[in-house]
Amino acid sequence: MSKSSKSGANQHHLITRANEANKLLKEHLEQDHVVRVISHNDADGISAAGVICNAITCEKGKFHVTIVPRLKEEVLDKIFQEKYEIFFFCDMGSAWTQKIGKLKGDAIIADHHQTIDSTEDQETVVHVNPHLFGMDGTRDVSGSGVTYLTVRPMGHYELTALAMVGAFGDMQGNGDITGINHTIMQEGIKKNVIEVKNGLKASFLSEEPLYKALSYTFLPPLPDISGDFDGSKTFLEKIGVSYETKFPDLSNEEKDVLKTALVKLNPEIFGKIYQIKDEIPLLTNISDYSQIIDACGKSKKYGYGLSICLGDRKESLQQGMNFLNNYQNTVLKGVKWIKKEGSVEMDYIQYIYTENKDIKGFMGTLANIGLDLKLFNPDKPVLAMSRMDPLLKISGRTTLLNTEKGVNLGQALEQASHSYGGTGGGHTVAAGAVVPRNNQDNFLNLVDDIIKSQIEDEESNKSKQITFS
Ligand SMILES: [Mn+2]
Repeated sequence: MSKSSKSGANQHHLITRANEANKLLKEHLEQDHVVRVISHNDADGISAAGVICNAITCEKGKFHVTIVPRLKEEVLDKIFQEKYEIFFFCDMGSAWTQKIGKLKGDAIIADHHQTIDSTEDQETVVHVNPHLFGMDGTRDVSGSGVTYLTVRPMGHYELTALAMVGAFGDMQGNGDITGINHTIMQEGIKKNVIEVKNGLKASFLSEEPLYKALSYTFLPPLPDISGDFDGSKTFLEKIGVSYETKFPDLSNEEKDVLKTALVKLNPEIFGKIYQIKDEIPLLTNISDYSQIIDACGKSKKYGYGLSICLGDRKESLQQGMNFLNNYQNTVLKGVKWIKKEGSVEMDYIQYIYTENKDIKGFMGTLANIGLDLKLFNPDKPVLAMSRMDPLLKISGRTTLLNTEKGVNLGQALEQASHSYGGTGGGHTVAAGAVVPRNNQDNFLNLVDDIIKSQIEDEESNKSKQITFS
């Protein structure tokens, strides 16, 4: 347990920094200043905005929130025109500390991405990011979690639920809940907000007919069932369970048969399920909740996602479910496409490319799913590319195992995109880039080279135990 005690010390430093942020936030709320919230447009970013906006509401304060796809120069330039005393950046901002430091008001950055701008002291910025304290922001805490830490001293423990919704949205909920996520989860459980049960970790298991629930399940992946209605029906017919039935309507005997058969396919299907206690059935399961918010984000209807986080259980939730259904159908189409097309393999990477409008927006997700379902070679990072004339949009995904071998996609895509007139960056396992389309081949070759040297460097450094911090 030496690892956990070290991470405990690091957590302490992060929490101290988050407390500073809280102090600053409180000072502004006491002066009745409107908090200008800017957050990211994915499930984690939307949940993070939900955390801070709920906390401000509980404190009887006011906020003005905007959700943006990326914190670009133009976005910041617009924010520079605004006259607020306090700015709050969630799930983004760490790459812009210098510029944010020049805002007229104070600023809090609650981020968990590894790309960090020069961190010279910016007097007006409180920068909260696990990477500043040698912690892993890919796995151990989400933007929502970091945001939660900044409001934690106010004691609104019900927000642990949203913090975890964000973590699940950033894929930190599969497998063991570790690091700060674990700390926040335990707080939620202790404060009676979250409960843990053992059960089948299938999506919308109580809401959907069994074959759909199983096909919609990608974490954990179920070979031949995930993303495949026909495969799911065949599986259920084979074990003699009616596929149209909903799980709660099965007899205990049928439930056992199903569990045994699924565990054979993937043992991870049975395990801990995290539920929000005081919540409507549709949103009780934290994983399902995050999928609905994710669907709002992916459909570019951030407002509905945020409204759900802020408590709307009627219109916004209805809309969210529509987005989710559309999204699920698209994913099913995408899985079919991957099964048919496969990827193009280079020496150290592989890629897929589409011009299909329906699939375009979901390439990162499809890359993940393809890796999980082993439809791609798990040894090589996947670059999922789509045409956005005159640009090429790239979503890179790899496995944790590959990052342990030295692969850092965030770094690779940042470096390669900058070399060819684009931009990019992200986490070690998941990153993105945009480059001019006519540089596609050069870009791919360079990424291939960079990944190669990352792996070789790691091999030669292994005995030296060099760590970056
Ligand atoms: Mn995030």
